[in-house]
Amino acid sequence: MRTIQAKAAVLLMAALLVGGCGSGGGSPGPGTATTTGAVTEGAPAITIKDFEYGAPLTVAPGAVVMVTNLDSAGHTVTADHGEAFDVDVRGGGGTATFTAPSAPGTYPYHCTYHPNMRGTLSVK
Ligand SMILES: [Cu+2]
Repeated sequence: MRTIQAKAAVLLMAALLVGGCGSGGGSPGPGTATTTGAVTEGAPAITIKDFEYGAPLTVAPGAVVMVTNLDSAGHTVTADHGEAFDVDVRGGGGTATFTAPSAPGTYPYHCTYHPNMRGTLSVK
C-alpha cells in the first residue's frame, strides 16, 4: 500500500512539474543557445608539442586563434598558400595569436624552420 501511494505521489509531482514547465512557454530562446555556443568555441587554440601541431582545427571565419609552443625550439604557423596567416611562436611556452581567414576553406600550414611540420586549419 505504501509503495503504491508513494508512486502516486511521484506521478502527481511529475505532472505538476511538466505543467509548470509548459506554462513557461513557447520560445526556448534560440538566441541564447547561439550565444552560448560562440562563447564555448570562442578560444580556438593550437598547441605545438614535439614538433607537431596536433589535431586539425576548425574555426569560424575571422576567429582569433591562440598558438602555444611547448617545445624548446621556436616554430611558426605559416599558411602554405598566400599570406592567409603567418605567426612566429617562440619556444619554451611562448604564445602568439593570429586571425583566421574570413573566407571558408581548408588552409594547410607549416613551420618555416621545420618544413616537415604540417597542420591544417579549416574555416567554416
Ligand atoms: Cu618549427
